[in-house]
Amino acid sequence: MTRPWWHDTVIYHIYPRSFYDANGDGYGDLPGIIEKLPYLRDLGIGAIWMGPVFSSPQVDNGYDVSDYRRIDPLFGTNADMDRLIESADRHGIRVLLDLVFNHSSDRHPWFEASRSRPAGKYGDYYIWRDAAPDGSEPNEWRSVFGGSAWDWSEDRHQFYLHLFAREQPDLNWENPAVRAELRDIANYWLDRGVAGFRMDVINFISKSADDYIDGPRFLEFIAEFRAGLRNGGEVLLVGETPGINAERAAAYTDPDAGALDMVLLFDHLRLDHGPGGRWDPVPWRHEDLRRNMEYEQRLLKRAWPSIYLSNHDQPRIVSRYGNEQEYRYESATALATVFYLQRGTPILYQGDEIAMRNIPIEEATQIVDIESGNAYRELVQEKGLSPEEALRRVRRIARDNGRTPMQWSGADNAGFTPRGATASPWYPVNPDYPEWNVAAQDESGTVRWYIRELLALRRDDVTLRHGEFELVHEPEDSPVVAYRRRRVNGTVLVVANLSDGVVGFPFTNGSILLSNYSDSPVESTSLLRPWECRVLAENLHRVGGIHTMTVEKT
Ligand code: ISL
Repeated sequence: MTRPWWHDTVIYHIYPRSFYDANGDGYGDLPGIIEKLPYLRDLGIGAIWMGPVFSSPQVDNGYDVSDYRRIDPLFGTNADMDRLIESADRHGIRVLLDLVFNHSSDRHPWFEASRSRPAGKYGDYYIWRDAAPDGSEPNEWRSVFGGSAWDWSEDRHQFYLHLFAREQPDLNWENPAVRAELRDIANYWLDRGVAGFRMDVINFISKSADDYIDGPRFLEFIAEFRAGLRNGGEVLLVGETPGINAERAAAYTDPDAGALDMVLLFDHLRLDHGPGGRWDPVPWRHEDLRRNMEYEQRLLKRAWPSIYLSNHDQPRIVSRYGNEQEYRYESATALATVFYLQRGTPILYQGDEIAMRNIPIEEATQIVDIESGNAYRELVQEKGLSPEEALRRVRRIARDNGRTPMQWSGADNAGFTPRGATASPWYPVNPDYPEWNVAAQDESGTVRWYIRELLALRRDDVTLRHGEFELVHEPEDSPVVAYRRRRVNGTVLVVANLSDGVVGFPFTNGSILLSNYSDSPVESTSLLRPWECRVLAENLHRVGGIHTMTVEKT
């Protein structure tokens, strides 16, 4: 059976403005990504997904695009993108772009024309509605970033829809001309050599009356979009789909639907949501994580899951689900192990390979992200929380946490800007960089070293890539997350104690392929130390230490 290439690879998610600044202006850029390709290759990465780098007023850090065919000068030029694609190819790395097609910037010429000439060609490119008889918004829909989802245009004397910021008007996918434009843009980049796309909030494109996302025409729109792509069958389409469950994900990624190849689900990032939702964090429960893993893996059996721990919209995972103080190495590696060895394609967010953690946010002025800033104001102004309490809630979850510059070394600005650069990074580097950086993690016992081992193990082991997933059931209050990956002639057991305590686990015979404790016994034993994880080969004829397991070729 020939498998699509992404079943056997690991994707690295780059947040361009914070990855590496080659020209010293304080913003990461495309030449910076080119410089770091050898680093990514060494880590074991087969593809990169870059956040949006297209022309943009940067109201939402590039998720507001004003020209989909041009690279924003902040990041470089179109020629830099060509060089990046070519250079990545030489390193065996595919390039995925982030298409923000649910909405554009309000400065996109389409929107400007739509607003000023309702009867013209672009009049119907966005979602315009008359005011209600009393002059108010057409309905109650709320923006994800707070407030009404409708904004009044004095020019057109109508409201337009924006499910995100008012500077991000929603495109009207019901209009076939819009769909044709978007398809042409995708083909423009495919012709330049990209391998696929991450599609931003793609389940929002078809509006429904009740929930206003995940509307009835979603699958039709995406299948049509794919059918219009050059080499459509080989292009990887990863849909970002906030708010859907695995059941719907299975429909969206069903191999027969000809729609998406994978989706990005969010339930594993809701384990710490309290009664007040995202901005009301509570401790997470292991049982919820186990159930969610089992549920998603079961529902996506026919399809193919993506596996990720964090992204640019989330706080850092080691601060969130791990222990960033006493067990930073152990918890970062245990979480990576238990997530990335599931069935699916791992998508590793930049900085997680060195266990980057949240920043100390002492004051509200440190929050620059539009969503987190709005949330803070809403908690104070509308929910009546004290500024201290609002900050306490927002600080742990703020998107800013995941967006600080990559920590390359102990040099000034964490080596994010080149030596001698006078501009400071667009966002201050995390003060822990002198100790926690790429250069410092070049030996056994460091997170980066371990992640490289982990990815190599997955790459070399067909059971870990293609084997079936089977959760090991644990008592409800157990902090252990364990599962088996199974194929005809082999089983691999993945076990992690995701807590600060010591817990028992009933191992059977097996031999250790990987562990985050250097002295994990080769013979099985029943105790797991704080955040200890082990990967064991079971039922194999000949097994040894790390990477000596018999590997079956596909
Ligand atoms: O619900 C969230 C996190 O749990 C949101 O942050 C959600 O993921 C996000 O609003 C949707 O994300 C994408 O589209 C946005 C953009 O701001 C994000 O950066 C992007 O990833 C609008 O384009």
